[in-house]
Amino acid sequence: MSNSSEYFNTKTWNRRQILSWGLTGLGMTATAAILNTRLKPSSKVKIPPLEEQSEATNINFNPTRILRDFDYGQLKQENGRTIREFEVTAKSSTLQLNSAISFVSWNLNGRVPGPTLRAKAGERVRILFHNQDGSSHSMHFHGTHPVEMDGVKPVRHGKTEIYEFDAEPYGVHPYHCHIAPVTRHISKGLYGLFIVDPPEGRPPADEMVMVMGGFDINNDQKNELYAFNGIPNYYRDHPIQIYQNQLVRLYVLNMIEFDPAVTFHIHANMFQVYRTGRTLTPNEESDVITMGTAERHILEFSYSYPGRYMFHPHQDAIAENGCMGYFDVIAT
Ligand SMILES: [Cu+2]
Repeated sequence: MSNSSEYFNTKTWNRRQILSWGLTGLGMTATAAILNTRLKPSSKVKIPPLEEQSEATNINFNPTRILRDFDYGQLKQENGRTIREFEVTAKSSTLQLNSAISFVSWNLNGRVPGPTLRAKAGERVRILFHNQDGSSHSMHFHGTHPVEMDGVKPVRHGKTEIYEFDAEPYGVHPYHCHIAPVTRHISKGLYGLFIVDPPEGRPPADEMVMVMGGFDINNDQKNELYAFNGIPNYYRDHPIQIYQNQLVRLYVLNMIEFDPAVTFHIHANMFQVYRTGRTLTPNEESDVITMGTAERHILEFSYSYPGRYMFHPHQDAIAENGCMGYFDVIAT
């Protein structure tokens, strides 16, 4: 479904652009800090080949692939206008959450989280939502759109709903089912990210998506297990490979129901925070950030030293129940 070459070939960043943009937008100290983060990594993005990375077995989907899997849809020309069209199908399937626990998920395109839909600001997007699940569902997008496209009306089994609107504003937006009880429809797996890129794009980086979810196994309105990208402890057991000194851009979303907020923390490093993805210059620098449910940010960092580094929420009970992972920083 993705067509990334067409998507990115309009824009290449060079040092001059970054310099002029940095110098006009910020004071000298901040500029130096940003140049440091942005220019130290080589201008060519280096991503470890997937073959070298651990392959999953015995699960429905591979969270390592979900990390860097962006759905750019299909471009269509209609009456002189370009439309970026996506297809999303809701179904039920069983997830093996660990060796002992299987869980009947409601999911989109066979995965939890659903596909990472990606468009540029101002583009017309059209989402063909097919509900092949036995229960009614919907797709409600964050961002701006007319009320008819707000996705709060049930789409019954076997029906297709078309959501069409202009992708605005640029930033990182969640989407999720909005049928009551929403807590149940979300915690069963019906959520994902909608990335709207700024028209000028962002500088090259190893981009990845991390969506935090909770699983209420016994319907007690509490989560027994948690996960980054669908499978508890997956990145603890299959560390995410990245290269030393390569800028990493992480799109992170908290879709954990029942817990009011969660933090995200990386070890032995700091990250730049672009809140809600609504800025081109960082709002702050930290190594831990708090997100209420549906809050999301872009975090940027690069590791100077090779080795294996933890990342996890600093609510350690949540980390100990599945939201735990490692970055495996490969020396270059
Ligand atoms: Cu639903």
